[in-house]
Amino acid sequence: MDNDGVAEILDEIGTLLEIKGENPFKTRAYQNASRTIEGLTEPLSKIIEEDRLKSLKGIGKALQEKVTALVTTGELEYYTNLKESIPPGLIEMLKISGMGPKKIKAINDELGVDTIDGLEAACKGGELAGLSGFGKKTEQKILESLDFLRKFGTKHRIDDALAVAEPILESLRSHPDVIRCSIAGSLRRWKETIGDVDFLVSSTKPANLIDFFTSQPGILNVLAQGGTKASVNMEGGIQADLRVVSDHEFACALAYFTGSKEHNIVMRQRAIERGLRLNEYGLFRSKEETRDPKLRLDCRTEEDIFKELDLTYIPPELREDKGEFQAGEQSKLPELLKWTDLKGSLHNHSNWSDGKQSLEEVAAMADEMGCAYWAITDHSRSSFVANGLDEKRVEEQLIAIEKVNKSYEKDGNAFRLLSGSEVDILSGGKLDFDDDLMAQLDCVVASVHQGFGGSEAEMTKRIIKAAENSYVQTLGHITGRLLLTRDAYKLNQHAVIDACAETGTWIELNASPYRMDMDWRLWHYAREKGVKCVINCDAHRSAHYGFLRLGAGVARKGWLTKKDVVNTLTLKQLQKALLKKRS
Ligand code: DGT
Ligand code: CA
Ligand code: CA
Ligand code: ZN
Repeated sequence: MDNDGVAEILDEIGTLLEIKGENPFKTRAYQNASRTIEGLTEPLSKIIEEDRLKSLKGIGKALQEKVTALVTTGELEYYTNLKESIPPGLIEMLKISGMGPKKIKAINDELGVDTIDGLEAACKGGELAGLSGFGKKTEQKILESLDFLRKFGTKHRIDDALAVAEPILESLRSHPDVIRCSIAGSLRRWKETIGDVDFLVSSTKPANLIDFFTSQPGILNVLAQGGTKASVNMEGGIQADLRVVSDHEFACALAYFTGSKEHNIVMRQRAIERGLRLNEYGLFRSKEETRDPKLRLDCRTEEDIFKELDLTYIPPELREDKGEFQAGEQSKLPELLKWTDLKGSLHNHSNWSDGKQSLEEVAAMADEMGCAYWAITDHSRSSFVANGLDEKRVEEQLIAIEKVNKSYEKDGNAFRLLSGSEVDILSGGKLDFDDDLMAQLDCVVASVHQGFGGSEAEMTKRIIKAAENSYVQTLGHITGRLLLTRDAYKLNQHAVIDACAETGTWIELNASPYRMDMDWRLWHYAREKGVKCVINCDAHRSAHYGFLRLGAGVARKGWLTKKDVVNTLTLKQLQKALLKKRS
């Protein structure tokens, strides 16, 4: 375990001992040792090897043993036992702002409360206000913080994370003391949900940037602030971390803080196999942990690091230890899709069903974005709540779409609305419209909107049946999941992919950040089977048009290239492709 890891655990031990009400000298000893270790400029492993641990300030015999165990084995029985001796509810309470170890101990001692629910009930019942050191205000604060935690949880959708990250990145970029800066972590890897947002900056004046970062607009409170790092809570409940390094450290720090942890482990291993050491400070010509500048290899960019480790550049989206190393060794990484390759979206709504805009407005917006085409696929009749269209209204809409297209043609503009429908897949796999009607439409997306409760076999059969219809070009949001709110229904996705391969049906990557469905982890398989992807906004209003970019990021994460994605085709090519299943 490295220095930071050891420091973190020692600090946590101090906190846990405080919750248990141990003598304050003992708890402080752990916290002081943690700070000492955090400030070290050489790795603990080296200090231990040279038997110099005892010379460190404030680290007595018992602590030396614990630190040695952590550094050499990564584990510490004392810590594991201590953690197990405390009710988990008490440890969880540390997440509530305003609840330190002393307060947690007092509540547990005096009221016997050891769960979050118990704490909430005690606050609502006014029991806390009676304890010394507590008041009505504390109760109110705890309740608010609980609400906050429940509402936002600990994960966030990518659109919310980007809304926090992009303005701060812009702002950092324009700061005169910033040499280089980047988003790191799961957001740079384009994960569909994000824990916290990470920023990395290189500069010779870290203190200025810490001040600048912690005074950005939209910050609720500053969680931690040090010489080279800071953490803040943003409005909306997202945490953001900043790390400042010197510019020669930037590339290795960026690789380290981009992760994923799993990817980093393999990278470090590859370094060791080549007699090198890779950590957040650099790549070193050394057989042991070091930060010695004399041993540092000159890696200015991430490309340099990969090259030293005999790999082609691995884009951040692929850094999940899911095959990127094998492909990177053989120069077989795919050339990933770019979001500007996309020429339109084939699943969208208008105010004919539950969308906000008229056909004219939809067309104007898509044309303005530079799209070549945009399909109108309003809901079918069984989606009552979404104001689904019956046959008669579909036929009326066909005429209205044609009229919009005529007006573009007259202006010599090649943009086209495509006609279509998002046809409900009813129970048993029956489609909401007859073939005769679907035959008149350019695009049919078939999706499940009700009856999510079937068994895996039933749901799988239902969806495969829809794929077998020759008028259905695309299966929409195949699992029905809503990220962070609703789980996927039971489905054998591999069987659905196999059926799509057999029938020539495309699978949607629904780019709504609420869905990102089908999941990126399955595209690799689909691609191998030759199943094409359609990246769709499922737009209901103008703010949704930007989802194409989010979906393209997730498609990249699924290893997809331009040729795997149908809506990179030109209008002419697409029109031909749309007819393929029918011929
Ligand atoms: P998140 O925030 O939960 O969505 O996921 P990440 O990947 O952004 O994780 P985060 O913010 O905890 O840390 C950012 C990156 O820093 C992570 O992807 C890899 C690196 N990192 C952090 N802690 C460790 C660690 O203990 N070991 C290793 N190998 N890497 C770490
Ligand atoms: Ca993160
Ligand atoms: Ca973080
Ligand atoms: Zn839809």
